[in-house]
Formats: sequence, C-alpha cells, structure tokens
Amino acid sequence: MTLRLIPTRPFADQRPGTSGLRKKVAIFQQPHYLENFVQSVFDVQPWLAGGLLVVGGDGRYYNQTAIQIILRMAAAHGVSRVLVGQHGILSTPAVSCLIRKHGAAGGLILSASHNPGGPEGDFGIKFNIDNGGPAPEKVTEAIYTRTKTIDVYRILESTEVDLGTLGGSVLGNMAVEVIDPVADYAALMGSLFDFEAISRLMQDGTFRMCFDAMHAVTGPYARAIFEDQLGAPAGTVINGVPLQDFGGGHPDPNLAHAVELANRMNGPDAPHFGAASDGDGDRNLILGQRFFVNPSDSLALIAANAHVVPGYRTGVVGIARSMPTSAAADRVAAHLGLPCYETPTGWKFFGTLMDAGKVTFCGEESFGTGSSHVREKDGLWAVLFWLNLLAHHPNRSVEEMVFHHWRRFGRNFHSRHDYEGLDSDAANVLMAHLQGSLRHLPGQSYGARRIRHCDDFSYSDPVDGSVSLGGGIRIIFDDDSRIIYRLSGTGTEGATLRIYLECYEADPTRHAQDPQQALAPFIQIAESVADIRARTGRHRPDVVV
Ligand code: G16
Repeated sequence: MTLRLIPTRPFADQRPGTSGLRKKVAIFQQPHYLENFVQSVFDVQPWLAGGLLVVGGDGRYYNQTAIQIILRMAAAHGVSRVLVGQHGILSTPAVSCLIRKHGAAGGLILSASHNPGGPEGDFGIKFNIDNGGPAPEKVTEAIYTRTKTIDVYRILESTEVDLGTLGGSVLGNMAVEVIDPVADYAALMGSLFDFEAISRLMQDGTFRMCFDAMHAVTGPYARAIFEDQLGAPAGTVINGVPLQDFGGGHPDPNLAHAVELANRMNGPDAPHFGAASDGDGDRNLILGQRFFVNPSDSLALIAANAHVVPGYRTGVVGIARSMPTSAAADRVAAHLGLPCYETPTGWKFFGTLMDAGKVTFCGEESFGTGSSHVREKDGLWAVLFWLNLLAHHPNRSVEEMVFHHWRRFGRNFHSRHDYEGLDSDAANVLMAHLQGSLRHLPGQSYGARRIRHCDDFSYSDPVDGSVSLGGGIRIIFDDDSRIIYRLSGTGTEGATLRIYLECYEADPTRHAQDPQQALAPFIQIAESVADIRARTGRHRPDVVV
C-alpha cells in the first residue's frame, strides 16, 4: 500500500454552517472536494494521529464512497484505529456515544441531517471532537481557514474495506473495526430508562405506538430497541429500512414531511403515541392522537418530569435552550431552582455547558432534544423519555400530559414560519434592513403592544468565554412576547428566512387555542417590520411549524 501526496487547489465554499458542511451531492463529487475538507480536519486536529476515530453516516447516497476515502486518508495520517458502523451506518447520537465510551479522539459523521438525499439531493460531513459533540466554532473556523490555503492531501492507495462484515481488518498500519451500529447506543439507553416499565406498557395489549424512521438511519436502532428489546409488536416501526434516497422522502420529522405518521395519528384508529426521527437520528417528533407536541414544550415537560426517569432521578443541574426556542423550559428551571442558559442556534453551543456540569437537558425548537448522556441531540432518547413518562402515567394521554403541564406552568405559544429558497441577496438585504431598524424600534407600539428591546443576539460562553455574534434579530415586547428573524445555516439552495414567534398565556381557558391564532398579532407585526412581501415577493411562508 502506497502513501500518496495529491496536489490540490482550495474550494472557496467550505465554511461549515450551523452543523457541518452541507452541499448538493454533485458538489461533494467534484474531484478533491471531500478530500480537501478531510485533510483540513487532520491539519487542524493533529492529535487524531495515533488516536481512535469513529466514522459513520446516515446511509444516504455517497455515504459509503465518502467513508472509503476517509478510511484511506485516516490511515495516511497515522490514525491508529477506526470504529466504523456496519454498512457505514451510524446515527449522530450513536457516534457521540461511541466517542465517549471508547475514548476516541474524534469522529466524522457523513450526513446532511434532515435534508433530502439521493444523487440529486444533499450530502454533508461533520467533525465531532473528543467530548463526543460537534466541533465548536473555533474549530470549524480553523478548518475553514485551512481549506482556503490547502495545496496537497495525503491518502493511502489501497483496496476498499469491506464495510458489510463485522470484525477487524488492517489498512496500512491502522486497525479498522466494523461494528454493530446499535449495540453500544442501545446499552446506554437501557442504563437511563425504565425498560421494564416501558416493556409492560408496550405489551399491555391496549397501548399502541407508531415510530416512523423515514427510511433513514434510525430504522435499525428503533427495531432493535422498541420491537426486539421492549417487545413492541412487529410493525411498530414503519419505513424502517435505511435507503440511499430515503425512499424519495424528505427525512425531516415534522407534520409536513412525516406524512404517513401524521395520517395515522390523525386517523380514526390512531395509535396512542407517535414519533419520528430524521436522516441522522438526532431530531424527534412527538405526537399524541390528533395532537402535536411542540418541541419547546417537549423540552420543558421532560425537564419538569425528570424525577420519574431512573437516569435523571437525581443530579439534574440545569437546562439550556437555543435562543429561538420558547421560554417554556425557563419556567420549569425557575420552578426547580435550576439555572437556564440561552445559547445561539446549534447544538455545538451546549457542549461546554454540559462538559462543565452546568446543564443536564438541552433543547431546540428545531425538533432537537437531548441530555448530557451524549453531546448531540438524540431523537430516540427523546422518544424513550416520553415512553417512560407514559409508562409512569398509564392513564394519561400525550395530550393530557401536555395540558397538565400548561396548567402548572402556563403556555408559551410558539411557532416558526419559514420562507425557503429565497434569493440570497434579497434575504441579506432584508436582514440588513432589520439591523438598521434596531435603534428606532424600541419604544414603538403596535396596538396595545410596545417594543421593549431589540438586538442582534450575541452570546458569550460562560465556560470558555468565546463570543458568538449575529445569532438573530430579536424584537422583545413589554410582556416578553418575541419575534425573532434569522437566516438558516443548514440549507443548500438560496436562503431560508426563519421567523420565530412567541407569546405567553397563563389562563388555562385559553390554552387550547390554535397557536397561529394566539400569535396572529405578532405574525402581522413581523410582516410589517420586515416588509417581507415587498422584499421577498412572498405572500406566505412555505412551512409553518
Ligand atoms: C442543525 C443543528 C441544530 C439547529 C438546526 C437548525 O440541526 O444541529 O442545532 O437548530 O440545524 O439550524 P438552522 O436554523 O440554521 O437551519 P440538524 O438536525 O440539521 O443537524
């Protein structure tokens, strides 16, 4: 096997976004494109040489090709051992679990998360550091800086590694171990949740659940845990075989894309509990019969009821949420006497807080919930948490649990309106216009509502002092209602404008309102402050969550 030094030239577009580098497959297929990025990772993380690396992805098109390239580059950089999931499959939380359990120096995850896959779809790569979490901004920026000057990469010339067969082999001087993608992760889940109580619930003959794996990575995990271990009937997991193009679907677990699940949960004979996860298994959707659980409420409810779950009976130290996530969790934290942190969008901002022992639960409005058991959000963990709560309250439906929570804490109505595929220049001008308005908006009134404060969210990490700017334009009203504007950092086509809306209602007689109705005045204000129609030509959002 020969070590090759391949001359290359920089690509200008390799700055990681909210979560790694995401592009169309065709862009990743350009000669040297993936190699340049991977070489840049090795250049800024020299301690990977001699260490253990975890590699896997969500099974999308180009996953296995990319893994073969990464294995040969890892061998060329002196990595001593690689753990790779069988058939190249590893969910994002499973990678985090493996890095932590086996003391790896880092991991490379091949995924574009909830974005569609297939030859015409998206691909992505993300580097996780030795705490198991996504690389923080200072690392992703260093990688990006390196991509701008790269002129050579190192790769071993060799035959392909057999990713289909469990067991060890050798590539140059590097040991490669093809592992069961599920085993370590399932063992971790078993250590956190009351599997006996959940098994009883699953097998009591009345409770029915449906989990939609959306032909993405969680299929094998969900079958092993829900059906094989917990005894749910076969067929509980639907769309459970990972496919390169996710069966032509869009593996984003929300009501717009998890259509088969949504239809079942709205049907006459709906299961009691419905859930879904995304491309790489870190997002979650939680549904009751004809009932949607807002991710911000899910975080709050999980935190408020943690004492009934074995892994969290004691030792809950704090909560963190991303800035656009509703303040429902803040109310729970205040009630429990726990600190609550507000971070920029991106799971990478929770890592330092968890490492420092400041938070146990973290969550984001973008269907991400998790805890310090790993350093990624974790779709199946959230589903198991809900199952544990349902097992503890066997006579309460999902809907009753949420209404019960609102009666205790009040309801933070929350919604996100997305304008997708906007012209990037137009979107940037809109954001610049909002920036320019920050000074005059405070003190202005819209009907009975007065703006108290406006800013572009900035964050100073309380652990390492790193500063992150440009987190989104916030308009905050006298009663703490909020409108937030930001551009997505995960899309691959044009720009996506996200508008987040939130208001609080203490009165239980008003908790059943449709969020779009409760938020209607703010929807109007958001349109008029940003002049969305005139600036984008759009009359309504493409997605309302
Ligand atoms: C990623 C990040 C999340 C973030 C979400 C949305 O999720 O990991 O932290 O909330 O994107 O980001 P944006 O609003 O910038 O599109 P995932 O599941 O896509 O990795």
